[in-house]
Amino acid sequence: MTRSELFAQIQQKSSFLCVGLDPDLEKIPRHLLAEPDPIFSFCQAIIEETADFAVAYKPNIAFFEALGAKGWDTLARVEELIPDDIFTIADAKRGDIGNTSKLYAKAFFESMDFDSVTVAPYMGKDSVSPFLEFDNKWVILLALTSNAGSMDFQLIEDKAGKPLYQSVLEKSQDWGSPENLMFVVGATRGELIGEVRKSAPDHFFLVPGVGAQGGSLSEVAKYGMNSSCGILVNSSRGIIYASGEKDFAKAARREAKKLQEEMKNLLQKYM
Ligand code: NUP
Repeated sequence: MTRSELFAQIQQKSSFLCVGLDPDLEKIPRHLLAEPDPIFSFCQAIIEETADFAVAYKPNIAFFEALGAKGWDTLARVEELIPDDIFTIADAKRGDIGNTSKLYAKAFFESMDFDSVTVAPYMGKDSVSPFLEFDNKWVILLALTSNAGSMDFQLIEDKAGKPLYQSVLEKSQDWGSPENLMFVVGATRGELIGEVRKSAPDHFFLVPGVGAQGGSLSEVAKYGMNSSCGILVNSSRGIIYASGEKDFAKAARREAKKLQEEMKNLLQKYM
């Protein structure tokens, strides 16, 4: 998917919502366990009920690969199920020496048809570039993550006082462009999102951490939005586990709708 197609969808739906698909056999409603593929049935119902409000879906690969070969098969079928006009993110946090990264890229962009994959920057340019060689496919590079451990390395300052995440933002902009490179910026880092935006004025950010992790949607929009919206805000557990009962998909719809309505107001306010 191209950047302009993504932006068109954001405008059409008045939404920048990414629904995170983190399906855990221990958390999905019990009645689904009688289905031949409970995780598929769960994701299918969630997608059907939230597609009106979502511009992106982000399956987190861990929740599928934990199930072995069957999990990979489920992931591929879930990816196929997502409507073509909705952006897809394989949250896999990959990255390795070049020839290995190339095959990771093929796994998500050719064997499966994801629009994007999350990549860790730690191994540098040659570990990221292979993902950028595919037409209309995206790298979403970890910059400033939402977890407490982001302080361990990402906020370490160099001699000039520049934190590591800023170096990642600056250096990686030579590797790709706003047409094929986004950054992960955690919603729990409200005060720093403005700093990230200064360093990367045109890039889209994938922002996880609202909902279950407590990040503020309005702060993210205030500090993170640019003239093309520029943010995709993810919520996983807050949507998909809104109810653990038979009404789970309708409950997910309600939560997604609530977020979309808030997003509509924020788009009007900041764009
Ligand atoms: O910095 C990050 N924080 C984060 O939570 C980068 C991520 N990719 N994630 C992922 O986003 C996390 O692995 C999970 O799949 C999702 C957040 O889920 P939730 O807190 O909305 O349930």
